[in-house]
Amino acid sequence: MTTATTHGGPQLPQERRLVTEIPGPRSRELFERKQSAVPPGIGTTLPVFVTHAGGGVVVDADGNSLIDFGSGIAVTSVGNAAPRVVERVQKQVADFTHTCFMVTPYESYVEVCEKLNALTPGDHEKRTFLVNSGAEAVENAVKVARHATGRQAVVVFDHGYHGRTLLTMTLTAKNMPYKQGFGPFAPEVYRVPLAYPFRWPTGPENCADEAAAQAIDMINKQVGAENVAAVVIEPIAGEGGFIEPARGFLPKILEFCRANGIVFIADEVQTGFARTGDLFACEDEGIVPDIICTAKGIAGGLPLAAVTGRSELLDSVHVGGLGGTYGGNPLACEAALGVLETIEQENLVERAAHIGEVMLSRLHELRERVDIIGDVRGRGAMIAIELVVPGTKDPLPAGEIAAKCHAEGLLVLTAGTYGNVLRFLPPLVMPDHLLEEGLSILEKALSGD
Ligand code: PLZ
Repeated sequence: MTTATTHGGPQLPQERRLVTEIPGPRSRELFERKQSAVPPGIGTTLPVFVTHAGGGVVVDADGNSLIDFGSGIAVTSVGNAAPRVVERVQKQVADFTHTCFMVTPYESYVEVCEKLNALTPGDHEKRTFLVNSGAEAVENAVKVARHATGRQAVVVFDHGYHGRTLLTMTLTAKNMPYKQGFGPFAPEVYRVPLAYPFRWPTGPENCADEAAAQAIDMINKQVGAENVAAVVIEPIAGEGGFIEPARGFLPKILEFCRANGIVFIADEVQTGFARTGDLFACEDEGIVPDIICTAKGIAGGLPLAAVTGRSELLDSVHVGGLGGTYGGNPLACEAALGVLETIEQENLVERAAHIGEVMLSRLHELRERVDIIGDVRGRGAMIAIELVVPGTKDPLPAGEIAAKCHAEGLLVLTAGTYGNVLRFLPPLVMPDHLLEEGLSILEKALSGD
């Protein structure tokens, strides 16, 4: 079926459809223009130019319809052009587009903050403020923690990713491509081990205890707990390769923070908003962060991010000490309200858990047969496989398998400190038949047939 659809959203035919090679002639032409107009620093995972997207597909300028296992890096969890988002944003864009919340406020910003205060882990008194990107949220969380504690040091973890601004790039672990040549970096940032079960030298069963002990020892010996303003951690390391810290690690780090007056900041930029089969990934081990940073899935693709935390921390900052021109733009706030309604009304937390069950059962079974799959892991609709040279744990770069999937019309992303992780982040509204078809393409690419 070739449909000349003029809108995105779930009404787009939910099918994989290849009408040209990938990328097709029109996309190749546009890519040439991109090469002349945009610097190469802005990379491209798959050079098809998009005209529509919705449900579980992305449609390109040549009329190809691709199965989307990426959601624009965990952003369009409710689907692209989700109806409740579209409706609210269309109304808002006609009413007013911007006043700057710090100049003359509007209700939707407050409503988003109220909802985040209620929905994020912990029933303590909370405050929220809104910014534009994940990096900006993390950077602001550190500002608040420093201000509230009067301390300067920030502790982060191996394999962590927190953004591309000077501070968040410094917080990020991986040199290439994020840091190379961009120094000098921000001071007072210290990195400690993460409990990475697949690669823990003494095995996964010792990982949580040993990694926590090493991390805490390093903080005590090299920094001094009394100098640490904040620990910043992703409950599942995203860009680092969907590493779920061994169970028990997060609670131990949290306990250490509580005992030493250190602000525990959870970076849920990639894991938040139903992605992992919980509304927030911290819920899995009952972690109640002091501050939680959210972005990506919060507003269905409109730029929005949030810092939510204990009122005594956030209220410690003087009047006018936080803000920004666009933070909590009214279009983005309306989109966020549409996203939260969609998550609730379409039971997307349960839907994410279901996607996880489908994916994990097929991928675990595949691992028995395919010797380059070293590890299968993740929760909900945040699943990954780590590729290795058969019989070893040596990393096998994931780019070739990803390219095979792309050629067959399945959009997958790579990740990992060693670039050897294929990660899957389908929109939570993806219909089962597309999920299964996508997995079949992946199986074929991995089996080498
Ligand atoms: N914290 C946990 O995953 C963004 C990066 C894409 P921004 N991850 C996608 C790229 O290569 O730039 C991310 C994240 C976590 C913070 C961020 C940063 O969020 O909205 O990209 O600033």
